[in-house]
Amino acid sequence: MDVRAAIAVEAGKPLVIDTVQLEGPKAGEVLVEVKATGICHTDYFTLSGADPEGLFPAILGHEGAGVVVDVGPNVTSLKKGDHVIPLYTPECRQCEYCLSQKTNLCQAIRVTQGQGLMPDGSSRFSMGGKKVHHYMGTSTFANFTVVPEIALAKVREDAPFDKICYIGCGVTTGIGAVINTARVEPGANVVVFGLGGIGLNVIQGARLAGADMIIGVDINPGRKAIAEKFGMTHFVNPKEVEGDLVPYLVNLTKGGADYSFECIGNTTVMRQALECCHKGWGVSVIIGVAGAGQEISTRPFQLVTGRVWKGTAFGGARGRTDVPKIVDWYMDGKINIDDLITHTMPLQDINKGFDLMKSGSSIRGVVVY
Ligand code: NAD
Ligand code: DAO
Ligand code: ZN
Repeated sequence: MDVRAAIAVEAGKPLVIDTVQLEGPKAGEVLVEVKATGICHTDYFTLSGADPEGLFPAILGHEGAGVVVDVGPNVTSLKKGDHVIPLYTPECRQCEYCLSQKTNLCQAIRVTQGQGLMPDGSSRFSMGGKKVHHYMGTSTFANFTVVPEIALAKVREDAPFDKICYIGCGVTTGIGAVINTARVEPGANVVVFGLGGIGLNVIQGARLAGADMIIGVDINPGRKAIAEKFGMTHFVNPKEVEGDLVPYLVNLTKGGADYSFECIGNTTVMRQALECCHKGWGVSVIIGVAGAGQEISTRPFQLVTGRVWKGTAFGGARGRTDVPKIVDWYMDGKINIDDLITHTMPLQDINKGFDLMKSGSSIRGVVVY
């Protein structure tokens, strides 16, 4: 079938809006009509060429929501008409990783997903007879996409697509990092570096967890008001701090953060996030994705003296299990998504959505098909 898509033709070039061809679902696959998709920093990271795994041409997009329109052979858990959120971290419930209950990093389709292909090693997308790659197993920058059954969370049908698409990445990553990865406890002091689409969800996760002091750190002063609305108690603009940021934060928290989160992808900030943690127990969680070839460093004595460095993908969430629950939290008013979606646009304007993100003017831009 012909579908409308934003195609990443080449690294560093704007997306091209055009018609591509999409084959129907094969065994274990599902055809989804995408109703809305968020634009995340990670899409830009790949489009820019900084992603070592980036493949071109490709249909990017990993923060979608839509409706099942067809299922391939052997699909048992989904049917036509079901509302779904695609998952870039699948949940097969059968692989060694899923069964371990120690990680959300299901490996069932990891190899082919990383190659921009469906689990059988081929692509459903093409243009003029030439292969176009999938992206993160989701490719939501097209009005129809094919996704493996194990990479779809079935969600309630009264939830609005243009809001719950954000649960497909930013909301779950931010809140999950607090609840699943760090396991922040009531009364904790938390420092969040980067108050964008991820960091603001870390802030609301910290509030949900009952954190006491929630410090937000961002070079964009425009983020202060929105972060306060989500639960930030103190704002720090590194550009306005005299001297080193780390001792400033240690002093502000009276000894160091119980938990810190890096939500930027900057390796210098990752070090600051670790080193502002409390001696003996502070835990620092890396969420940001750094550019190809970059490395982190610290003095090992930081770890010897009890600070812990961790990372998280998709907030440690098991998508098919956890995402429907987060949709319920939104529908029950437990979490705020609406105020983070600052811009909506048709697919035609998706490059403007990227510009808004790059300039810091938007928190989340959402394409509505
Ligand atoms: P964003 O662009 O919306 O937000 C980044 C924020 O960081 C902005 O507010 C910006 O002003 C601020 N910032 C930039 N440099 C800074 C500095 N030196 N000090 C303080 N603040 C600074 O990005 P986002 O969508 O929130 O994504 C954040 C990061 O998380 C990206 O690297 C993205 O790839 C990554 N990410 C990771 C996962 C995961 O599962 N681990 C999931 C989604 C996104
Ligand atoms: O190796 O098993 C694996 C999974 C690797 C991908 C995990 C995704 C990490 C976060 C990237 C940003 C998501 C938008
Ligand atoms: Zn698995």
